[in-house]
Amino acid sequence: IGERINPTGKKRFKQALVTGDIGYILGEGLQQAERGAQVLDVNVGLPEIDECEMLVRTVAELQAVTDLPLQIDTSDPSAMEAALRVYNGKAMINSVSGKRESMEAVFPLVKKYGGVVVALTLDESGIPERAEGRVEIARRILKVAESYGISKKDIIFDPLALTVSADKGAAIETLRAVRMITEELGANTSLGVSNVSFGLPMRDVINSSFFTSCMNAGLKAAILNPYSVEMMNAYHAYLALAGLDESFRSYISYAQAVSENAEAKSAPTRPSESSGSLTYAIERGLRAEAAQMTSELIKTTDPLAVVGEHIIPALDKVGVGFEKKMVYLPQLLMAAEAAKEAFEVVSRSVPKDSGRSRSAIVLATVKGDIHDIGKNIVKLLLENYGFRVTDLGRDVSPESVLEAVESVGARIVGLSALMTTTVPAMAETVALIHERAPQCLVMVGGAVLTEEYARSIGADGYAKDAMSAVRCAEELEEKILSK
Ligand code: B1M
Repeated sequence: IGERINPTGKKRFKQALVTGDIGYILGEGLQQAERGAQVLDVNVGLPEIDECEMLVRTVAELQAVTDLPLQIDTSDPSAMEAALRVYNGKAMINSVSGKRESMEAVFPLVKKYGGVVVALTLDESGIPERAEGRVEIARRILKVAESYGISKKDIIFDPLALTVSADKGAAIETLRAVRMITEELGANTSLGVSNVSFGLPMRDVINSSFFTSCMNAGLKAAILNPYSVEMMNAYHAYLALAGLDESFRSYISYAQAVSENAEAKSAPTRPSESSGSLTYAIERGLRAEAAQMTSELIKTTDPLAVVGEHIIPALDKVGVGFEKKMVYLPQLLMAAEAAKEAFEVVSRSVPKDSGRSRSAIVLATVKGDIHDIGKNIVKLLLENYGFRVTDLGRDVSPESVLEAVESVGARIVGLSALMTTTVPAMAETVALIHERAPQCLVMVGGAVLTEEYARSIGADGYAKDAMSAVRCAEELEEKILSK
């Protein structure tokens, strides 16, 4: 179970991975442990060793070289007390059991020094075969702990993973015990997961599958080998599937860390931009920061230049990363949200030119396409130049565009499409407008279009960016007025 024996063979360490929110942690007050936090289990129990002296030295030395919280792992109460005395902060203690003698020795130490104690669900009669028996012991342990003034949150039950190779029902009983302790006692659990596969080949196949089932049953911590790819795969996949991984940040950075693709390693979660810039904030999907930096920037820079020099380049960069599979969809979404926040700030600061009453324009992103950032910029500029824009939003059907043209009485339609797959919808809309509202002229734009293609689908005008969209609208307006 993730034991690492150092070259001297004298100190043994295991590593525990905290999978949920357990209040254990360093320092005085009890805090919530961060998900994924790791704890180092320290066990020096070898034959012919002065365990008390060795444990104290090891704990002292480890604290000098690592910030990881430690779990003092010994069955010798005097060694436990000596180690707790030198430990800075609130330790995890491994372990107490349901045996009266064990509780009488360990609980006073937990009370005196503080700590979170791992409680094994076994007693004088051994390990109950069935989950009910283990839960009964857990109940008893809780009661005795309470009489010492130790609260439930400072106890993590270990309902003991036994090997399935000796008893085919072993994994199921342990899983049931995890679930019952979680649901009936409202307490935390931990397991030495890999015990389950003892005696079998390809142990991590079994271990990782068992680990996933345990997490589903409510397991909050585990002793496991953090260098096992299968175990860490199971852990990160579980967080992602259980909705515990906000925007898949943890999964994606894990995927990038294990990826053999060197390019991927240097990519999106470490953007090249410095962390104080608007581009960085957008690439990272930091909405509040993006808005705040935009507010700062527009104090000294033309708001439209902020769009052209910061917002669009940032999105372009994310788009390239997405294409190269260095940026993933959740990151793309977050970047888009951050860009929108920044754009809102710009929008509020750009005046609408209501002095000139220019043509009405119906604007839309075509059916099947939800990209609207570019269209929104086009709208901002058109309004800034005095056009009266009716914005239909995104994913707009040809029929809805026609309806709006008729109800507003618009003579100009602007269509945006960002994907090769949605350009046909644009062609369809142009055709419908020309057929049913022949007085109307249609201009189109969007990153996938070219002037040539625009002409081939019958558009009356094409603009490659927002400023050209204004020029294009002016030309169409002139054409209409001169008719
Ligand atoms: Co997506 N996306 N996206 N996306 N996205 C692109 C477009 C893509 C090129 C990324 C890539 O693979 N490199 C690719 C399309 C590939 C292709 O068809 N060739 C793509 C894909 C594949 C997808 C999904 C299918 C991903 C998926 O789910 N697997 C999905 C599609 C969903 C759908 O539409 N049904 C999807 C989703 C998304 C998000 C939701 C995450 C988000 C959009 C959020 C939003 O808009 N509200 C998003 C984003 C942000 C992008 C990129 C990164 C940036 C687009 C953007 O806003 N650019 C984009 C890659 C890229 O373009 N670099 C990409 C900035 C904007 C200011 O530029 O829109 O070009 P642009 O507008 C310019 C000009 O084009 C012009 O003026 C604007 C200002 O200068 N212009 C007009 C635009 N409209 C105009 C209209 C005019 C005149 C000028 O007249 C009316």
